[in-house]
Amino acid sequence: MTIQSPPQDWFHWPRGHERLWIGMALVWCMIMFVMMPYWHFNGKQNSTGESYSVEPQEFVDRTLRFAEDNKVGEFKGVPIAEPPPGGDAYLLGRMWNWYPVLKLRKGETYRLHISSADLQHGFSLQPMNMNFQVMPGYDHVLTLTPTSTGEFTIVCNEFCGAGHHMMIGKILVE
Ligand SMILES: [Cu+2]
Repeated sequence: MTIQSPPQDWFHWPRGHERLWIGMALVWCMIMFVMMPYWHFNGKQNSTGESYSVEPQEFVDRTLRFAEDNKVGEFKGVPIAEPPPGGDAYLLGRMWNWYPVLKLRKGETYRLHISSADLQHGFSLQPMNMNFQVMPGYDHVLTLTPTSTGEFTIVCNEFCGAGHHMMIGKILVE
């Protein structure tokens, strides 16, 4: 039960400043609406959308094999793996590290498979500000072409427990 019933004919079409504000909000909504598909096709940081389902343990095995077959060194106890140019690279996120360290060549294109062994992690490549979800059971393939050399850091941007803040990985580009 309402305290008072609304007055008759309460509705009036927006006018004056109200009309202006609604108009501005609507235009901005339309810009963002168009921006999403536009950026999907023209943004240079987007995923190809290619992904496969995989058993987490199978992905772990594949990554261990990849790291062993392509090992070129070691960084703080973690193997450095250099995939063949144009080839497949594997990166595993797990509590609480990224495995292995990847060594890539500038200008070459790689198929980077990313997945998780346990729970959801976030792949965030710094300082490029590229962000992707890393989910157990999904082999997410990113087509990646490094455009500059140097040492890039992978941080986890999805809270994943006590060691989350220490979950740091590396990609070296030569
Ligand atoms: Cu994490």
